[in-house]
Amino acid sequence: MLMAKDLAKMSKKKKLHFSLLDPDKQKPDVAGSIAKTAEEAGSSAVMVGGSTLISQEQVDETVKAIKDNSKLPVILFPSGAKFLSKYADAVFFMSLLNSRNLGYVIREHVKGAPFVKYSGIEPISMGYVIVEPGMTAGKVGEVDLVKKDDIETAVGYALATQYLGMDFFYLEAGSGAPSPVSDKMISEVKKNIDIPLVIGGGIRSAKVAKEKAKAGADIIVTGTKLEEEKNLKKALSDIIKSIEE
Ligand code: 1GP
Repeated sequence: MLMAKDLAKMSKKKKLHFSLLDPDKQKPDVAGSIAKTAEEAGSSAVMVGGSTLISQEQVDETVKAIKDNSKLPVILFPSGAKFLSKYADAVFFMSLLNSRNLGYVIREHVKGAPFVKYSGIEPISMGYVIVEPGMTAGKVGEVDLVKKDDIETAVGYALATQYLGMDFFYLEAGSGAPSPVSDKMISEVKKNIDIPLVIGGGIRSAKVAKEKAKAGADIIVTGTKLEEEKNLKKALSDIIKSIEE
């Protein structure tokens, strides 16, 4: 249904928005209804994952509810091999490049790879790097955070991701970050790579989303906003419209 190449191609034509749902943050039926609203608002995919998951069942139930309520592709955003689901369409086969723990860099991937092969979900390779403040993902992921203003290191990671042959580069400040990755860091990274640049963490308004897209983000991820917003359809539509402008 969904090919990494198609997504990359789409993101070259227009800026995309992905909705991140953490199975630990709401019941599956609520995740299903959020996904439906995200689809109506124009989001392009739902990412499912989080740093505090307990069971695969939790992921399965959330993915199933999303699939029952929307036609959006579901891409897993796993924190480990245990949190894969055969009901998803794809998985960000991502390496947390600035983790000190080899599990998040490659060892969990070795454990999860056979599941990916036999379940038929599509692996989409991605370099994943966390910038200050990093929040829970930074702590759980045992990350040597990239300093907010260390653009050289961020560009180095982005180039290394591309040279390693990965298809996407995800730079994020951590879910719920008080401030997102800076415009300057985004624009310098974007200038240096050809693969799509995904930006997330702390993006909660159309104004900020637009700023990040203008700076060079090809794909904007929002998570917390989906859990908090009362008038989600309008808020998300505004974000999506603002990045497409
Ligand atoms: C987490 O960047 C995402 O990987 C989402 O962050 O929850 O702050 O939108 P927010």
